[in-house]
Amino acid sequence: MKPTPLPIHTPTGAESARSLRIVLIRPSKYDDEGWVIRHFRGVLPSNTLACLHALSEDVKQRQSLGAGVRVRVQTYDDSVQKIPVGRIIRSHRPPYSRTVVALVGVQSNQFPRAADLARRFRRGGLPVLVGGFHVSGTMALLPEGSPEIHELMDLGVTVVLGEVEESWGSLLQDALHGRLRPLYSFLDAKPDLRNQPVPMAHPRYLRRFVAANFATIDCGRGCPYRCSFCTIINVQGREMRFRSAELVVRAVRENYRRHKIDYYFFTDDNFARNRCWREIFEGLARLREEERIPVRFMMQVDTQAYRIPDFARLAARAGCTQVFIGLESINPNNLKSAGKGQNRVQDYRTMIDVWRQAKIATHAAYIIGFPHDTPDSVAEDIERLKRDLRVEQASFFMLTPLPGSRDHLQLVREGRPMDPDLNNYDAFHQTTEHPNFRPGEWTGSYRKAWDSFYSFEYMREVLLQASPENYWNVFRNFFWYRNSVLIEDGHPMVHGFFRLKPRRDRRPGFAVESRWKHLSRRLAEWRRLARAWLSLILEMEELWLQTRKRSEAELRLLAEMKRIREAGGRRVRAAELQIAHMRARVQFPELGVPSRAALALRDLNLRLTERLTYSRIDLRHFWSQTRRRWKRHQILRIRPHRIAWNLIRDFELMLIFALALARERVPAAAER
Ligand code: B12
Ligand code: SF4
Repeated sequence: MKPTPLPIHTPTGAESARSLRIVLIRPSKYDDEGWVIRHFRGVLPSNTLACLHALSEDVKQRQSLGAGVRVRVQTYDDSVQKIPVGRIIRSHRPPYSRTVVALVGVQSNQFPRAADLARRFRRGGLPVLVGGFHVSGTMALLPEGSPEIHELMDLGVTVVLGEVEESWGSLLQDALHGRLRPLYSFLDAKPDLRNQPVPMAHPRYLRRFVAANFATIDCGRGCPYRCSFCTIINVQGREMRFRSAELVVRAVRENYRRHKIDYYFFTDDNFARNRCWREIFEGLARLREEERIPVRFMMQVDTQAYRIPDFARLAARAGCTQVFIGLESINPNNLKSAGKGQNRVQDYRTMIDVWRQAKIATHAAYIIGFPHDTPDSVAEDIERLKRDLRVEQASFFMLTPLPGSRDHLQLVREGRPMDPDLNNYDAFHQTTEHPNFRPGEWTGSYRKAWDSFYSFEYMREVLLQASPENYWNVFRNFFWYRNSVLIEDGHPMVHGFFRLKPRRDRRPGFAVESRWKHLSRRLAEWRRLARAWLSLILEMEELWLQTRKRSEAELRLLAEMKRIREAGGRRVRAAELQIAHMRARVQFPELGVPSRAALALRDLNLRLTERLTYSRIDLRHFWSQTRRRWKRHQILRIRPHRIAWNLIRDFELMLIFALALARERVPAAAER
């Protein structure tokens, strides 16, 4: 007998969905040739992604969508990984299992890319949410919205304005039950952050970045000031809100114990105005001093923070290595025009000294293109930034009317021309006219500022003055910044290491190249990249050789050798080297007793000690001379044994440099 078929259950309502997959995506942006900006390794993980990840996990753990509803959270970062759009679309199997795509932290410059992703997901029938500063900022000041936001809403995309700590659960309920509305606004209901889940940095995500021990947390939001180019105050407000210090410190402890994360970027726009700063610093100092958790961090503060009693001192105790300060300009007229009255140029020097005394490096945010800037004044100001203020680092931006700022609103109201392509609103492209700059001059001044500040000479000066505690932090930042400026030809805040260009991931309107054309383009780019990398590594190696902090033992050994050489007016012999070594060892036992073989090697090496440990200029000279001879066909003048010898020396130096960089310590010559 045939079995009677079971009746097929036809779900009637959306209530039958028992599973929700939340796909959080941080969109990247396009470069000028339409390729998605994506790297093999990024540098700065997204705090917004970490924040929404934590909120989603919280919804899951609390079972806020109802007991028995299965919740899965997936995160993707378009700037370091390919978004598997097709696979995500296939995972949506309504009515039992729903998938909702959330495009998170979408800034204006990321909006075109976010919109393209949204279109693809909508074509696949998925519900899509878009939030972040572009939509929030635009609609905070222009409640009627803008054409690109309306276009997305017409496509059925849900636009979310403002912060969602208190509403993420109910938004997901709507997604689960298929009743998302076109627009949600929480701009007037700013959440209390005190007991909200702290952003969660997943180690699998962090492994896509250069330093997997580096994470972000926003400890507070808002800023009391009123700068005209700023969007933050119009979205997150001028009243400060903050997370509980206890929760922040607990998260830092757990992140270290579970995932060995020990370096943070506290992304608050103004940490100094967080009312809990003292509790947070004291909590972090306790972690360092009592629990031996070596946490360090960088933070953003205003130019007046140094005046707060105890602030800089306690920040240093808590592990702060760098402060990012919005100097913006050193021309008082520019500051006045931007409503940045709190910045007093005459106090900048004192401010930087206070941070330096606390052994905290200063990183100046500097904007080019204010009304009183001209090509000459910008060049002069950058020189003063280096000569008079001696800030350790600087990031340059072109003044941009970011949607959500007063500047943008004014241009809209006055009907003044602005670049219609939001992809260019990244502060590295010119988006408006400037009466003092002829075409191309503004961008030219901006590029020259980078070149001048990150010149070898200035980086060398900064590193020679850096405290031993801060040396490697500043050095690594120089590496990262030089990589962006020299190799990626872009801004360090967008670029990571080793650019990827998937053939098909190109902005609509740009042709998808044939396989062959793409391959030859990439081969040419890789060739250029290999050359640029070699030159960057050699440049950084030279910088390290010229500036590295020498151990007491090494200095002592070099002094002994100098003494012997001066007495005899000649090079140091192996036997003398042994004596110098023994003398130095009396004071510094860590020098150890060198074996005969080691001594022989060291002798070979130390014949060139000073040149080797202070510079590779002689090597550079040798290679360029050899190249010249090769080009002039003077082959007989090229000595093969000298090539072999110098290759060994260069290889040895590079190895020592790589080891020092990996270990972040200073190998003394005598330890080698
Ligand atoms: C840290 C930071 C960065 C980091 C990392 C970015 C990140 N998102 O984590 C780095 C250094 C990479 C960066 C780079 C840049 N940044 Co930035 N950055 C910030 C900063 C200071 C903090 C970000 C943060 O952690 N906020 C806390 C999070 C939790 O808030 P949130 O992003 O708003 O998210 C909340 C809500 O918006 C909402 N939400 C967000 N997305 C979504 C999505 C959905 C679906 C939903 C429901 C809700 C939702 O929920 C979140 C929780 O409440 C902000 C200023 C600020 N206060 O936010 C500027 C800011 C976002 N950056 C800005 C800019 C312009 C840039 C740069 C172009 C360079 C520059 N000029 O500063 C570059 C380029 C970026 C790029 N293309 O990658 C602007 C954006 C303005 C705009 N209209 O576009 C801001 C607002 C600062 C400013 N200058 O005004 N930035
Ligand atoms: S100080 Fe910084 S965060 Fe505060 S209003 Fe000015 S630009 Fe915005």
